[in-house]
Amino acid sequence: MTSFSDISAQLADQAIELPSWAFGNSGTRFRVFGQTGVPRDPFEKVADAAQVHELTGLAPKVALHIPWDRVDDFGVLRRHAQDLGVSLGTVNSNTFQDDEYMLGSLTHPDASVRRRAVDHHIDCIDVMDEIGSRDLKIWLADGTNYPGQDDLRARQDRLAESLAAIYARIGEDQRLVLEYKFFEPAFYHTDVPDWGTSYAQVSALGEKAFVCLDTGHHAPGTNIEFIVMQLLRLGKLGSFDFNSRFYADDDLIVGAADPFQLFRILVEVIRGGGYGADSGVAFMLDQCHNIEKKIPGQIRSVLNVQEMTARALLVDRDALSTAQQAGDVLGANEVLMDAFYTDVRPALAEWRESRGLPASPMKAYAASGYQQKIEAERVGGAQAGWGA
Ligand code: PSV
Ligand code: MN
Repeated sequence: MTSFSDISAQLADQAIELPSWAFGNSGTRFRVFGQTGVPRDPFEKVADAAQVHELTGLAPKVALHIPWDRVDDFGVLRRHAQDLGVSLGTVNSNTFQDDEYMLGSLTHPDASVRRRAVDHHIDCIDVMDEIGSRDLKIWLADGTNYPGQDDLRARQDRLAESLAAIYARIGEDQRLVLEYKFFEPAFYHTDVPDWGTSYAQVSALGEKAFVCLDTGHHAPGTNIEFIVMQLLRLGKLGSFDFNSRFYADDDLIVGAADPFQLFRILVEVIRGGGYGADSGVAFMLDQCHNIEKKIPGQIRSVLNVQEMTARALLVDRDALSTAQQAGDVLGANEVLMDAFYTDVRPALAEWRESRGLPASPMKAYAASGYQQKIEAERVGGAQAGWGA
């Protein structure tokens, strides 16, 4: 049986990137609820993200979204992050909010619109150069709503051409990660609907291009851990966008809807060498906190990932492979379930204290007064929100 002391050092490798947009107001197409104390600019978003890291030690990076997080001088934002003990991470492009992109961006039938979308990504890479970011993450809203609306094959070819133009500008130490999503906002077809399409596109680009797996972007019942295994096996899993879904792209707190699924995913991550600083797999959150407070929502999220990582690390690999080799179906299953049912929370609280972190980051945040402070101070100005 693997014990907690065996995995304690590995837990120190955990780093989860926070999305800047999680700290702004968000909602559904029915309503965006405003909360008090919400950041009014990228500096305040980074300050909130730094709170999560300060209390958990788990979240050293903040992912930006361009143009939402555009500032006059990215060097100043970079130093601001450093002063607060975090750094700026993945840059997310945005080709889903301009009128020109109604019929697509990198796949649009009109070459001038495609050029504009490519140029936007090149601007994003300029930002990456300024802030020292490694990953450009591309998620496209491209697709069609009606059969016959556009030529599926031609769109795929245009996508390949546009991606190649972006990839040509990716620096030596940078990477392009292409996210897939099986539907929405397009409903008949999506141009990058599944891991296979993303894999085919990034493989054609080269060694610095990878797939991004957003856990919310699959049909119900999809075996996501199988996809994780396969992408790791192929050396093309670049990053995760973690979140939870009950129905669609719900962007709820990771591990909230199906903790067992998160465990199974992390078991395959660890099995496939996707865990740890040198693995090349970035753990990110892609979430919105529509009705709960945002900072504790993010704290809860990174703790959920840590708890399931600890349980996945506890799997007795030797006992598992012995049982698998022997064809011991129930024995192998029991090894996995023993780890899953281990309550690691008390051991993690001690682990945190031994590193000078609060035993309960949730309680520490509630007691810190930070929420009251931002609610009192952040008055006036335009609150940041989804799309702003
Ligand atoms: C839209 O589905 C989305 O949630 C994608 O998952 C992106 O990663 C995210 O927005 C940010 O652009
Ligand atoms: Mn995502």
